[in-house]
Amino acid sequence: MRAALLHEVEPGAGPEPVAGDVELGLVDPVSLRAMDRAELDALAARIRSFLVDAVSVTGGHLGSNLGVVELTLALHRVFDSPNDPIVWDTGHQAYVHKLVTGRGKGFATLRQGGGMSGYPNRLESAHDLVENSHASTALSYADGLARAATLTGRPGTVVAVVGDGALTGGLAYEALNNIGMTGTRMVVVVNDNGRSYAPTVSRLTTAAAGADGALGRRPVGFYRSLGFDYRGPVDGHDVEAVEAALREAAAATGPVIVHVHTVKGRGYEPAEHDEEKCLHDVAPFDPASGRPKVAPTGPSYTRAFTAALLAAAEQRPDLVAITAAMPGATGLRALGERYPDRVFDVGIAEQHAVTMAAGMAMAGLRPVVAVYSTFLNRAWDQLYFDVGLHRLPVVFCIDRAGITGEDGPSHHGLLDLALLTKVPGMTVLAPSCVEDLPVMLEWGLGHTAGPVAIRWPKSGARTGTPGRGLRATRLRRGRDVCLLGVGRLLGACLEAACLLEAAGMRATVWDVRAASPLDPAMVADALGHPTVVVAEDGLVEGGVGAAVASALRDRSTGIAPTVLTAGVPREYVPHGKADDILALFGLDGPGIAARVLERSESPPVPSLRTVGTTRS
Ligand SMILES: Cc1ncc(C[n+]2csc(CCOP(=O)(O)OP(=O)(O)O)c2C)c(N)n1
Repeated sequence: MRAALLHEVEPGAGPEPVAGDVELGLVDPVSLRAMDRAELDALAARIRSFLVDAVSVTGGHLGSNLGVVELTLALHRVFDSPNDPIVWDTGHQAYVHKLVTGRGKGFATLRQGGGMSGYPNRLESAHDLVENSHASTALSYADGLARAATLTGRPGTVVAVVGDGALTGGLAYEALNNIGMTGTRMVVVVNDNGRSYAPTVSRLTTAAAGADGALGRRPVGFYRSLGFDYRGPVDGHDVEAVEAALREAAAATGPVIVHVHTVKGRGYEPAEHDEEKCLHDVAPFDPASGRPKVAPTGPSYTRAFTAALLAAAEQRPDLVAITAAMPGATGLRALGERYPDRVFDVGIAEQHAVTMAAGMAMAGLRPVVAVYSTFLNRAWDQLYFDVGLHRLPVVFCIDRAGITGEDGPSHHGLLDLALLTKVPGMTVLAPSCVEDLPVMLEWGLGHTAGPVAIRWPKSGARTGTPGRGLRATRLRRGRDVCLLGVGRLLGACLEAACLLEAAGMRATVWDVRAASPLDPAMVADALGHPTVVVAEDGLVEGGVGAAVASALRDRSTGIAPTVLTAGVPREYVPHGKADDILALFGLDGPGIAARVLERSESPPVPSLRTVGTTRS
């Protein structure tokens, strides 16, 4: 069953191909090299309309890919991938690279379970090297590849392609420093479109200044003083100009920056004119208008957060908010419009965001760090020591926690519960309904004894009744089994309780709310049941289930209940629909009920699946 999620499918297998992709599937680097200027321009136009059509069906990254069409064609004409390894920073802009390396047909299954990944993927192609779609890593990979090539005498040129946004991350600067210092030979293409999602927070970007303004502000001095040679800025939509600069750079004996100006969303008006993010990433949309096919309906945690934060900011002049280059996606835009001087976009710099929040909290402000769960991994040390050690009242508002879906292994937020519950003095909260989020935010902002995290998922938001303080809420009583649902998994526990009732078992259900500290009343109640299930959408090892099991062992005076911990096993989880992935791990109503029935005397109900995770 699990195989359905893995990248076993040949690119091209699956649903009917999108019109036109068969033809584009025939383009490869060798045929590219035989094309003249007119043919390349015509191909670029065809690729753009193909991308718009394909992504309008599946959703995915659009604006960034429309911007790198000519650049990608030039790269594959000048360099001989994979002998000349091309490392794409972040990797969200590698669709054209996929197209010209034989994966046109794969776009019919882009980002779907079992289908083609939305990022480079080593199982798909020898042309793909880096799957981690966290930004700012390409220069470090390239430094390693190039140093290894020097040591082993391997021929070829290492190429890194990095956006102006990704260049705002600290890791990129560490790599620039090392590469320049050692003079390691490589070509670094800086794809400067002036944007991350929002306009890029950097004086190194010159794209927005236009050709004349840019020439006056060429960041040549910066790169030269680090030890790089510099070419540019070059018009990134002029294949010949890009090619000429790349050929010069390839002939150099040391590191060279090729600074390319591109337009994010190039050639597709709705993307070029999308002020928020140039259609950086999109759900399925109508290609004629660029508007989503299905308008967002139903409850949303991100929207609930936006509203709660605005309301809180009106009451508290000390409230400030920080984002690492994702103001729209994390829900901060409305606050920034209302209070422009209280929202800080620091670029793709999660580490800086967290330590800057520590400084703000030291100075008496109440900083809210709005961040995706997976990107908070970057700032673990800053959170643990810079904030945690000083018991600073920073509120972390963590979106996209748990299984996120179509973006795959690097985007699931699986570590936050296991890690944050280990920070001394940190409170970790998980709302199970949108009404509880403002209650938790208010509690968090009022708490001055240490940091607070509130984490919620991308999808699966419910409406319900808010809780209070750090208390867990009991929603059902039954003596046979006690189900403890964390955040999103409360819904699954409630469904499991109904299924179990139909099978003759009575279940207690608690909304855990506070993953740390655990509510002692909930733990005491759980002790009175023969079986306790803890369900969470995070790493099962060291998660809330493990904490509950240990609390029950500590407090039990007789035979401690059997604890079943239902969570995500220790593995890199591929892309697919979030609900499908959760179900495959047994993290839905039927999965949880099946776990319980498996352990009980009663025979399993045939319709329930028996998929489980770790037991303790
Ligand atoms: C560490 C990290 N933080 C945040 C993100 C989310 N993210 C993905 S792409 C992107 C903007 C990238 O901008 P840039 O590198 O200029 O590429 P562009 O899309 O403009 O071509 C951001 C913030 C990420 N991938 N990694």
